[in-house]
Amino acid sequence: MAASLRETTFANGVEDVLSALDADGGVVVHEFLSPDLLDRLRADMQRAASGREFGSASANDQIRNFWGDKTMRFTRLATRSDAFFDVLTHEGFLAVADNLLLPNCGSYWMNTGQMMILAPGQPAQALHRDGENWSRVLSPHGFEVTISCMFALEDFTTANGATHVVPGSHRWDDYSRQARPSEITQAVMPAGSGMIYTGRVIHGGGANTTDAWRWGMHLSFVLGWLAPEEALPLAAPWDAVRAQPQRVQQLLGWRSTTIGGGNAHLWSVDYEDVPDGLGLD
Ligand SMILES: O=C(O)CCC(=O)C(=O)O
Repeated sequence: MAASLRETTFANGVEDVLSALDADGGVVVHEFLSPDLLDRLRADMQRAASGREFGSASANDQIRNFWGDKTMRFTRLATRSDAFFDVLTHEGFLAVADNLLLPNCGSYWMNTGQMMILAPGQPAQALHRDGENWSRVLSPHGFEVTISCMFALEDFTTANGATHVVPGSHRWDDYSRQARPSEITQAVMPAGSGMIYTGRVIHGGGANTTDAWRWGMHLSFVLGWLAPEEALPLAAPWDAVRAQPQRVQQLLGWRSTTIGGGNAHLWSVDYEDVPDGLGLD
């Protein structure tokens, strides 16, 4: 049987999303972004992408290859898009993250919010697991370290580079095993859908063989006691988050994270919660 991902909507309940994630490690969620939110995101991201270069400036070959010479990436989405806050606080996605991450941390934070735009000619990315960022705590029989969603801001097709996914690879006993071609599917989905996937499932960007850009937006969360990929408070300074609810401030690194059942904290200033330590209003 050909590899495939289940498809659902949050209208079917968070439990449905969680059970698909448990079985396959990834799930396509339709109608994730409302038409209005999608329009606002598109406008913000088109503005932010305008005039930007493709590819990485890194001197490191591996970083450049992984980034993709014909891939445009940028983060700092909270400073580039008001609409992004509505994605960050999406109740359904936060409920999924609560379920998968809170058993192993006092709070989690954003790992990164990142545009991943594939230009024509971008080859497929190397397959990987996002949890490899924290490889010492990634294990076949371990817990979830990170949870991600790839949002389609325009349709994702097999031809324009819809994300490759290996359903069930989160459950493999041997994480050094390579995926066979027959085990790989693609997250083909219309604009406004998102593919939620755990840090333990093998995936990677597809090849863009069309003449149009593939507009993907990634949002991920990581356990609060691990360093996120994005330098959160540097990327979204206090001015960008001061008017936001406390939950948003915490997701963006402007609050401490608790450990030991709430009796101690990490990521503090003068050993106080961040705004108190800094005397911020
Ligand atoms: O572009 C994609 O579809 C996936 C990219 C990805 O997994 C990554 O850059 O870590």
